[in-house]
Amino acid sequence: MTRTDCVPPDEIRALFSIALSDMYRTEVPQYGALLELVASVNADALASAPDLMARLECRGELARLDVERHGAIRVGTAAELFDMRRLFAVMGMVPVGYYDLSVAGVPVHSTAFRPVGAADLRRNPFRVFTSLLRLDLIGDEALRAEAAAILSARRIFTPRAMELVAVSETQGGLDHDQAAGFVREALETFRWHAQANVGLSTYKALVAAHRLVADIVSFKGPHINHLTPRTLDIDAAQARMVAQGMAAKAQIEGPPRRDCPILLRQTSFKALSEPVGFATGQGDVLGTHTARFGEIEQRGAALTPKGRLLYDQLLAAARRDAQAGSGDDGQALAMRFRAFPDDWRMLRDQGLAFFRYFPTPAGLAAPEDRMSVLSVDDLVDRGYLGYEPITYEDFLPVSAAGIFQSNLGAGERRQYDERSSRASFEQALGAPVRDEMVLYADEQSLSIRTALARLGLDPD
Ligand code: OOG
Ligand code: NI
Repeated sequence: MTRTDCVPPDEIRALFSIALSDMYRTEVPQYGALLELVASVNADALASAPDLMARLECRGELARLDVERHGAIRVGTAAELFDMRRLFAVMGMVPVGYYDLSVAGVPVHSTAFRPVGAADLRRNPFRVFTSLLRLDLIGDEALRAEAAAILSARRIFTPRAMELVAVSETQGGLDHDQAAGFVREALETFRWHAQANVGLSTYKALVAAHRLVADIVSFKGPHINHLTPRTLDIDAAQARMVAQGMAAKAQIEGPPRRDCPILLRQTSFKALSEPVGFATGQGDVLGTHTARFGEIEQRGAALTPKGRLLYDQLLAAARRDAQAGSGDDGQALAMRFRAFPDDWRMLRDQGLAFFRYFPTPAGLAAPEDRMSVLSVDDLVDRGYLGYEPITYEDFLPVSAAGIFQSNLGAGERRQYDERSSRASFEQALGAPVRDEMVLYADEQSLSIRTALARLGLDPD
């Protein structure tokens, strides 16, 4: 098959993301309500701020807004993670970043499968936060062995899905019919199973070890546990969730509200309690399981390592303040974040955020010899180069831990002594994870080179 017969991975990703969203909407009707709420908040935000619309348009983000979402799954074994990487590769999604959730008392470590190129992200930025269970963090040896045996006996992919993954790997892509079949088959892995893989007593023992362990081990597959649309105004969305009687999380995770949004702000509605059948040997008994929830997020600028360090320091300080009783979390956060510049120019000058540069009309009209002696900073100062923040496409471990915790209930924060290992995660994955900071830095320097070339200047 020639390359031109192949459906572009971007297209398969877009089809899959729509199919998954449709499936989740039938499984969890509140997700449908959340989508409607976010669409209406976004329409209001765009209507009340014409400059916001222009800025999103300029970044190529207006078109992707309605289809933009992330999901999350949790797998049980190294082999499952390995094949998950192969499955996502068919859709142009590669592992980016390593998140150690064990430091937050959750026995998993994770990566995000997502597209990486600017054009691919623009076409469809769908991402899946994927966690691998760390059975080694389960203290009870007998339970650990039982969980391992249950996991090794299950098959989370349909045989046809894995066949099509192999076809895509050997022939370098899928044709139209194969792509349609792939989307259909891949969807099965993410489906909810109202019938557990284990009996009620095993389920209860797993819950006692950690609720998340029960969620991963007790079912036939890694059901999608939430899908998150992107909102332009998370404060308005949060207020509307509360007004509509949704069980919204008390606090928005991430940085406080700012004029210049950075990183990621997230909130969620609490997980549903759903009926589940547990096998007893003499028919089923009905129990419940609490795992699936809804989440919304607002994305801002990607921070440089320097900016990220400042963010982490201020966040930690705000948590300490709140624990020490000086005001609530929201107030503590707002106070501490006064130290984080809230002005694009300052964020750029201080090297706190990543930007995409472009030539301005003045730059394109100016004579080259006048510009050729100028540095990038000078070109910016004279208005020959413009810049826009690069959107953060990844996740925040502290926020992720907060989302996990709010859906696990009190008392699910365990102390794990062992440090997690990125190396063992990558070994399970069968590939290194990409460094997101390198991706953003590359994107920024590529934009500078392209902009300089368009001004007729030598990028070197
Ligand atoms: C993943 C939680 C992390 C996010 O948005 O930070 C996440 C999970 O609950 O499996 O999705
Ligand atoms: Ni999430």
